[in-house]
Amino acid sequence: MIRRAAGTVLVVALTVGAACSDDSSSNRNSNRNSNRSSQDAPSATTAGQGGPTSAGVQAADLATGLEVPWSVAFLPDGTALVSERKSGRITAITKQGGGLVTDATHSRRREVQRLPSSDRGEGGLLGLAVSPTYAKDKWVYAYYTTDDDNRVVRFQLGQAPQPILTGIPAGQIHNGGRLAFGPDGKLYVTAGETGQRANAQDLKSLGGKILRIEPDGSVPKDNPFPGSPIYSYGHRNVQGLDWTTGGQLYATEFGQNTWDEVNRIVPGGNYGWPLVEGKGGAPRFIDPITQWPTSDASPSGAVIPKHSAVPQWDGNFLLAGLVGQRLWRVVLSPEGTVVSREALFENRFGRLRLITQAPDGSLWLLTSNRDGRGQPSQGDDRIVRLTAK
Ligand SMILES: [Ca+2]
Repeated sequence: MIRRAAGTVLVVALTVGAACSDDSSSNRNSNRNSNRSSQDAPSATTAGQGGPTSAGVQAADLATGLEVPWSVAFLPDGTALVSERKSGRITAITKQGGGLVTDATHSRRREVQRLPSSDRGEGGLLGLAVSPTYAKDKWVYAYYTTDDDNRVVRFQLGQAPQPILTGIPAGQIHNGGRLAFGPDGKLYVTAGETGQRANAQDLKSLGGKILRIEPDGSVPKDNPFPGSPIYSYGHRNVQGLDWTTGGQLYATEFGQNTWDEVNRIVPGGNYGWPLVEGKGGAPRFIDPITQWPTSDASPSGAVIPKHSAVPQWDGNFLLAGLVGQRLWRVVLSPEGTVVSREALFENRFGRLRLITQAPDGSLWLLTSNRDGRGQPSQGDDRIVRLTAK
């Protein structure tokens, strides 16, 4: 079996270790993989220790030796672009010969771009997105921290980045950074309050918001605040979002030291920070649909799988927990209420930055064990590919 030291990349490895702390809060002493034996096979794994619905899920390392991977976006041919926060590097993972990544043992990696991001605190190269009309325009989008701001750029691979939205506040903490194209073709951008709590309620600041822009960076005519990219506000630090098949947006949010949140996002909505954390019950704010103690979640990336390779999770809101070191599965009702929640893979892979769906339907988990807050094991950071057995 191929196995390489951290620093190179690729395929399959074993894991040992533990991790702690997030983009805020507490320490945890966990024994990651205490219930996982060393496994060499790419198809290694899982026997449902996280809960009944993961019993039928196979987890295999797709790539190892990454350094703080933060985001993945897919080109139309199935090539995955992976951002690494500290280095500003974008790596392409393709199946040998190109095309869809379907077999870990055939995946390859190469650096395709390096962006001039500033590695400050929790900042750096964060979100990536691929144009929905990539075949025509070849645009790749990125969100990164500079010495002066956080910004959204677009570029064609190998070319210089062109800023399309600048002046998002930047700081040592709470830089937001997730990018996603909505079903409406607009680009959604999550911006943290950078530790300046007042930003979140200030409609003149882009911090502490979910932003919505056109693919060229201009403001859509139907945004809730005319002339402003602000879509929703009163956020602390949002790093995960996705839409249901019906087009409803949901987002994760880091709490300070009490409650992490999942919110049902509506245009113009005020989600309360810093006046309330978690469910406050005040009519002027929109309460989260569910919340956790920050030690159990600290949720970053999220996905709502659709026709995925793990069909038992389709339509659920899945969120990757850093401090919580687990994947949370939230079952949503059509009305947007929470039917049930389930913790999966607890302490198994360490800190989790992202869960996303690949074009082949598999779900990819990104670890964040080399960010200074975890305890990396051999092979970290890694991308773990999930499919139903
Ligand atoms: Ca809130």
